[in-house]
Amino acid sequence: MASVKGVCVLVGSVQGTLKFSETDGVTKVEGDVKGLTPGKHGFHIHQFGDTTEGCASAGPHFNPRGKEHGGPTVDNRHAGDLGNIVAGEDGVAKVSITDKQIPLAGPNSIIGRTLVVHEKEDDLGKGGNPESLKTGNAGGRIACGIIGICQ
Ligand SMILES: [Cu+2]
Ligand SMILES: [Zn+2]
Repeated sequence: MASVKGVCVLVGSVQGTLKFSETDGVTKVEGDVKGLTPGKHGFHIHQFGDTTEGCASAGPHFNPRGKEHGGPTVDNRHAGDLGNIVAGEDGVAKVSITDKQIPLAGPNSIIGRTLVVHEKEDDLGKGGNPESLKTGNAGGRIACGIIGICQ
């Protein structure tokens, strides 16, 4: 069985294209994001594939297991919590993430949901305030794109 592949074109104040592929339950996210301020930026899959009100209508972080916000390597995290991407001095972040909680098929598929890049660093749930356990205090949504099926 050929597995589904996904693609996401970011729209907003930064640009980028991410590709998604899944092998044996591990999803790989690869691509570049350009036009960022240097440093870390929160990178999440949000619940809805709805950009009618821009990135705001993508809703909260995708959270099918009803967990708190966290970093990608801990169990108590939203499925959509992919941590941070890191831009160099040239404003480019090279993305190469592998993750087991973002399948491209089945009931918890991320196809049709929205990838969001944030203004600030995600504190991975360690910020010591209530917002940290919801959003990681990652600030505004500077770009987003719906994850679609590609060839
Ligand atoms: Cu987010
Ligand atoms: Zn989260």
